[in-house]
Amino acid sequence: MYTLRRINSRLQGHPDSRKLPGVEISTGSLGQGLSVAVGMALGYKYDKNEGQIFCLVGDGECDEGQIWEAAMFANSNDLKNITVIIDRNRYQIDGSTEEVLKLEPFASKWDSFGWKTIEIDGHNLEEIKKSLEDSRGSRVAIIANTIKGKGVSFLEDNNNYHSKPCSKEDCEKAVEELNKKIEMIN
Ligand SMILES: Cc1ncc(C[n+]2csc(CCOP(=O)(O)OP(=O)(O)O)c2C)c(N)n1
Repeated sequence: MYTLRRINSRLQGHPDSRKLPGVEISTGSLGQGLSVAVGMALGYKYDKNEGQIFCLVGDGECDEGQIWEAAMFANSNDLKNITVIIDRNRYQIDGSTEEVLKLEPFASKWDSFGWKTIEIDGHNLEEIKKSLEDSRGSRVAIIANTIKGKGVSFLEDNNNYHSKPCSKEDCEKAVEELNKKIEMIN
């Protein structure tokens, strides 16, 4: 972890399939992951493989035209083995998603592209589990509403911390807050 975002680190910042075990495809250029996932789903269909393909995308990532091309392609090929989970935290690097490029009405966009749409609280494990299970055998977009920096008061919904590490002091404060919450749960 201490080499995060350094040159030659296996955690160089984007998932690197040559260096990071478990990562099958290098990504980082926004929008490409869903196209790869849709290609895999089409392959499963041809092979009569009953597996489901799951793909996680960001809401800001949905500004990319490539997302909508892949969404149309999945519908056009009547794929019923793909789930896209969208981290709807309403922020991206340059600010709020609605200010950068308006996404709403978001669910009806997916719907009109031929996807069944489910909205969940992206912090609720039961809802996450149920929606993933229910999506098997269909073409589903799960919009997971989340709060950036959830659980740490000064990080929540604060885009100043986007793509930047916390200072040592902030980090200590955050760990202290989280530990208090864990104590309360236990
Ligand atoms: C094609 C492309 N354009 C721009 C970027 C730079 N970039 C990296 S992350 C990011 C914002 C992504 O926002 P979102 O998908 O909402 O992710 P989150 O902010 O929730 O991490 C941008 C614009 C990129 N990686 N690829």
